[in-house]
Amino acid sequence: MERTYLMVKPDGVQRSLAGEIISRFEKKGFKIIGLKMLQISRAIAEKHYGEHAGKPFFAGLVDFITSGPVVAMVLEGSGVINAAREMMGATNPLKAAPGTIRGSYGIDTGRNIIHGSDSPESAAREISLFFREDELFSYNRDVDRWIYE
Ligand code: DAT
Ligand code: MG
Repeated sequence: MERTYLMVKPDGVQRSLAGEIISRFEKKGFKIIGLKMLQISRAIAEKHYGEHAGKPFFAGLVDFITSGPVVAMVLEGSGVINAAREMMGATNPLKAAPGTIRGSYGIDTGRNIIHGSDSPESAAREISLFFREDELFSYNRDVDRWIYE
């Protein structure tokens, strides 16, 4: 089963959107296998966003993502990496489709509420950056037979 790393950013936590966002993924059928609140250190933030180092928005991005607690989660499910990206919507919330998380709740790119891994490689990297192996749960859900054929 595919896994992805998702994170309600500090703006989403401040705006009391964490429950709504978790709920969307739960209702879709994806399984939560890891969930916690944490405040990201600058070192971890710079690692997490390493691909953007040197870009003009990098310093502001690190300031923002470390500015308050985030809600981090690992979801498991068929096709979850791309499906979660679709449910999030485009990076710029004004361009994100209506009904997506960013399209529903955001305006500025630098306050776009949620992070989600964009590939199997980044998912593996980000999961191991934020979760220890013993923080990820392997369990069966009886309802899975009503979600998967
Ligand atoms: P995404 O979060 O959709 O994967 P990304 O990886 O290109 O987008 O960028 C990471 C984050 O950096 C993004 O969620 C918000 C911020 N960001 C990206 N481009 C930006 C820009 N032009 N101005 C301000 N912030 C930006
Ligand atoms: Mg990205």
